Amino acid sequence: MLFGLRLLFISCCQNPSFYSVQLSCVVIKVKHLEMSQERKEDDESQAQELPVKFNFIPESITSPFIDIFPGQNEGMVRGEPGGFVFSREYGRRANEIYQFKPRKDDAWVCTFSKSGTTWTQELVWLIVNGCDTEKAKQIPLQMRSPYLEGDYLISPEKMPQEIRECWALESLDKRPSPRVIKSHLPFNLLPPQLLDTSKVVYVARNPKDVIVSNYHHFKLFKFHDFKGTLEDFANYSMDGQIYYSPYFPHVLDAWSKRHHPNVLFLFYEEMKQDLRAVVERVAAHLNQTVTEEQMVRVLEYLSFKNLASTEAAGKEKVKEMGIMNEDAGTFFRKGKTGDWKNHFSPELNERIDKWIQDNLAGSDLKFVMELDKQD
Ligand code: PAP
Repeated sequence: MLFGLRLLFISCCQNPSFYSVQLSCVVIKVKHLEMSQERKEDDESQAQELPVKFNFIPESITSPFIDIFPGQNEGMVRGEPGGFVFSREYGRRANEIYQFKPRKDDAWVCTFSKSGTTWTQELVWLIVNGCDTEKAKQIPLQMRSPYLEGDYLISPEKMPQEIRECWALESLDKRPSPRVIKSHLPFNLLPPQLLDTSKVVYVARNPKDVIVSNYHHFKLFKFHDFKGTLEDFANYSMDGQIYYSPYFPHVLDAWSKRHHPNVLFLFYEEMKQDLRAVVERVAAHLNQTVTEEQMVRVLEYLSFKNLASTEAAGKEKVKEMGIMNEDAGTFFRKGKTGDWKNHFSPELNERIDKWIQDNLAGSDLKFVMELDKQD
């Protein structure tokens, strides 16, 4: 830097016509120094270790837990602070995810599991890809919109190779922009600079329908292989012993961030009630516009019926890979609000109501448990 200034002074004295060129060089050098300083600060913040410790839960590999979750025979860990529960594999590698670099032109879909993630990923992907429904039909969603920690949820050897390669952090890092990334992680486990860097769409769904949808999901996938009753599952959910639990800290933390300019907080129920309005809000959030012709196509594409059949091919592939239980239903199950009414006994429903009431005490977050009108 000093050398540059001295050169400028000599050049200026000897030949004033050099002045502007040399001055530009110095300005560029100063700019460069500032940028490398910024980059260094960025790298330093990247290098921060995840301030969460993951402790093995011994009861997760003993009876009765392991008898009804036989697919999770590796056991589980709980992260502190936060109390969130995961596979041991995630616990071992959580820091790698914390170090992952979000980009300015990323769009992230963040949710507690079974809250409408797939539906929203499809919507966000279409918005950032010029509403290209044809391309969306051709490429399975898992490949278009990778699942950030999906590769970490189960032991690597249980994960189909093709999906592992696509979801691996190194592949995600090299993936061209714009990336549409899915995560079920709570914000305290996501890269710390995410909200100030990327656009985030967080979707919440009423906890009763989440429990029911998750129950079917845990029966469907072999790496959970849930063998218990719905009531068992609801109890484990309320006790915060299901992956990504506890539910309320996850959703309430996101709710507290809903006014951040990069966050759009949505409810599954509002998507069910008025999808057109939600498409418009998502497009505005991502600085995109949607023409009427595109809107009609997008709404048609996002309908439950269409997604269930379009995604059937992708899901069929997953099934072929042998990670789903036969005869345990399908991923696109009902897509309704209020299905919990067909599952909960009055006694269980009362306990769940109390759990919800206790956890929402003092919060202005309100859930719609069932829409008056179902499509
Ligand atoms: P994930 O956690 O495995 O990613 P996620 O996509 O969040 O699952 O949620 C799946 C739920 O969204 C399913 O709900 P259900 O079990 O109550 O049926 C699925 O049917 C629902 N879903 C997916 N697409 C749509 C859609 N187009 N319209 C309504 N619901 C949908």
